[in-house]
Amino acid sequence: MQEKLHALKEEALTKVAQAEDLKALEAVRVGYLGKKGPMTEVLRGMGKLSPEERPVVGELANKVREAITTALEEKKQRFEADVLNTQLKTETIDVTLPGRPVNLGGPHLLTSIVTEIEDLFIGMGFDIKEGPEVETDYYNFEALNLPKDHPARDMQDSFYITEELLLRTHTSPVQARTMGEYRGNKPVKMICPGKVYRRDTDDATHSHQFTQVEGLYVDKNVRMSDLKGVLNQFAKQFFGEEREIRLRPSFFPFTEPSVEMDISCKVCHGKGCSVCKQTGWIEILGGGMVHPDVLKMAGYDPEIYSGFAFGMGPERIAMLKYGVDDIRHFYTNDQRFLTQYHKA
Ligand code: 2U9
Repeated sequence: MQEKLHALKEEALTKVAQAEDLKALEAVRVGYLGKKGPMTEVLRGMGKLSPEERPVVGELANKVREAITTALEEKKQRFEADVLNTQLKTETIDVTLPGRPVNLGGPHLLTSIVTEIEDLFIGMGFDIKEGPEVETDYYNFEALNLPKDHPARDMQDSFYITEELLLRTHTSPVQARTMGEYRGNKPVKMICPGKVYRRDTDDATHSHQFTQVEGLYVDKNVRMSDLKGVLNQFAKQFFGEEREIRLRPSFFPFTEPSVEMDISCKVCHGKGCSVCKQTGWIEILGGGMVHPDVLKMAGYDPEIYSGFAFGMGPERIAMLKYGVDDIRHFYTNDQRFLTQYHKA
């Protein structure tokens, strides 16, 4: 049996030396060390040996197995190194080739406009506040002096979720919530940018979801002239120093008196053209002095506190500033539109 083992070792080592690739090597391994191979057969036959012979043959069998395994492993490593070396020689990378262009992203025009508006108001001491897009009927309407029978509360005009919950139709509830939080004894100076929802049919100037930035300043002795000063500052910084503003009387349920603000047309400088519909002026936002009932509902005594509020649509403002002719461009994400406004 010992001779047989020696012969097996020599035979296997010769086959390992002759193997020309990994496949041949694996065949040698299975052939000699596999379950059906001669080594297994030898080990199985050990039971028939005398107790003196058994440990001697056992030790030799282990040595033979080890010698074959080591030879197989060494040769395998040599083959693998050869494969890697060939790969390294043939698969060279030309580092001088020009790179493929990468499309760089950038902020969406609407994001840039809202950020710009925020920065201007932060510069005038306003805080930025956010609130929920799913609102209660109370904060969206009731607290803003829009009583139950007001036409703006028509189920047909808003996305109602339940009788009491709806998608906010403006960002004003954020201001109502903030005033409520301050419990009527602390000034409020904030703007609230965010998404709002109305049941409108989408066209070039309407969208069922759009953006608003509203502002509120409540303190002792806040006057209409403060509103005019803040809005004039905003208009000149945003649209250009040469632009003039004017306020026209208007109506909103949450402000009294209410105004709408126009800026002078940059195309005709007030002479009248097709952009300003021959008026020389373009409407950009609405505002007014906070209605005493709105102050009262939020816990502010209108005899002590007064405030101004305003609201604007960043899409409309961006359309005017950049000559965008369709509000849907903001939401359809056509790269040809969006990339025009990426800063270099
Ligand atoms: C509180 C009190 C008063 C917010 C105001 C406007 C006037 C306004 C529109 C402009 C175009 C919205 O984007 S738009 O459709 N907004 O004209 N918004 S006053 O007044 C408030 C808000 C909150 C507590």
